[in-house]
Amino acid sequence: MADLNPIDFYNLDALFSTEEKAVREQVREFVRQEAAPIIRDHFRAGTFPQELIEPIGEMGLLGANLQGYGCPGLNNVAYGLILQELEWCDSALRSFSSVQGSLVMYPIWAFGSEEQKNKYLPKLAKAELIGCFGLTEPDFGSNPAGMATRAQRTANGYVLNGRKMWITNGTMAEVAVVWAKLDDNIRGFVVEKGAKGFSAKAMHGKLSLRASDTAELLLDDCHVPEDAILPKSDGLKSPLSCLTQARYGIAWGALGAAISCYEEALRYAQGRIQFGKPIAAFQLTQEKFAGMVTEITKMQLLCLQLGRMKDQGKAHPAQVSLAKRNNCHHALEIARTGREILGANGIIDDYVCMRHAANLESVKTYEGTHEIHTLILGQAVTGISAFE
Ligand code: TGC
Ligand code: FAD
Repeated sequence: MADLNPIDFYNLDALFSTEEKAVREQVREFVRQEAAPIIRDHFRAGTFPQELIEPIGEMGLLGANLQGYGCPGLNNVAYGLILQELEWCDSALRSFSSVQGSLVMYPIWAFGSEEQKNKYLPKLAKAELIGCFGLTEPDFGSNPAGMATRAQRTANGYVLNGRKMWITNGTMAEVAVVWAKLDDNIRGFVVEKGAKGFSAKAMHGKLSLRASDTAELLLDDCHVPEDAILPKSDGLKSPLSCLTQARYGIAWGALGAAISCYEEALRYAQGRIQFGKPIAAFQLTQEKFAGMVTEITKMQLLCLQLGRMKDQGKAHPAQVSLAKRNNCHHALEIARTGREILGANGIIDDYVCMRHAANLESVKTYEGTHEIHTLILGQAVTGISAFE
């Protein structure tokens, strides 16, 4: 019988198309050659690896599952594999791409006018423009329906007032998709850098996602023109539908981080000798690997089937929540277990497990916390909402 592949225990490669595998291999090579060697220093310095933005754009990794307007139009499985490979390196790279593709390009693609699509999407796809997405506020995180940011009509446009917190890509962004209440209805606005009354302030002191740009957005009598509103945005379901796109990508990304930790721990356990044998030979270590390979295989199966359903237009938001919740939870557990297997070396940033674990704390929290996805699933299963 042929040897089993510890990274693809159920031979899922047989279920990917040639094109999907080619996309994965291309991104894998880029990540290993260009991103992995520099990520530790960026994490230490608390800086986003800006040198990767141009190649990421050139390779067509942004909004890769969107059709038209200069977007690659890949299927959702290939798109997921891109995010898996990016987060294999660091959650900051996947976050950058998720925000650009799912939270900036998607709302413009889904709710924008033809003019807005033609103006922004080709440049966003090529990373000639960077975007961010402002939904969360200091007092409204899990419950965005309560947002305090307001838009008011003026003679020639709108004036926005409010504050958005924890905004990924915030200081780098040339365009921000900002959600605000207009006549009590949540609407999306494309706010360009330089708009009067708009500013972004970097947030410091993060122990997680240190290689990601996180900012506060200030809208202080911020004037935007009439054509800044996303005309088809209408209520909370508009930003929530963007979150569904991003949560799908996070499920794949968390899998990438988990694989990275598992690979590292396996290599280490096979080489590290204690009590005269590799630590991989001890039953307690093997139990850890049995758990890791089981969860990774389940994560892979979830992602693949979810991607196929999404390609058929049949992925329900609650099914996306299940994958986001499960994969973030288990990826974090795998990163922590990997760190344990590495012993003291596990706390040094020459190794990846602890950096991934620190990042995954954010990944488990953003785009709906573990508890919020628990309640979404609880509602889907029982038919009863437990939010209030
Ligand atoms: P609720 O009454 O349930 O829903 C309002 C309307 O929206 C519809 N809907 C959705 N549509 C599409 N996708 C979804 N996931 C949807 N969830 C709900 C729903 O059918 C309804 O439609 P209609 O036609 O009846 O109006 O709304 P609620 O106020 O009770 O809230 C529900 C709740 C708590 C699940 C929602 O507020 C939520 O998901 N909260 C979590 C907030 C969150 O995830 N924020 C993320 C901010 S962005 C971010 O974190 C970026 S990090 C990115 C990175 O760096 O990678
Ligand atoms: P809270 O909503 O205050 O929750 C605190 C705790 O209470 C959590 O454990 C939560 O699960 C629990 N809780 C809340 N309500 C309930 C309930 N009904 N039942 C049970 N438990 C509950 N936002 C953006 O808009 N754009 C971005 O680009 C973005 N990027 C981010 C990047 C990073 C690094 C981080 C950390 C966050 C980012 N966010 C972004 C914000 C993120 O979406 C929010 O942090 C998240 O939605 C949770 O909101 P909160 O932090 O205010 O927590």
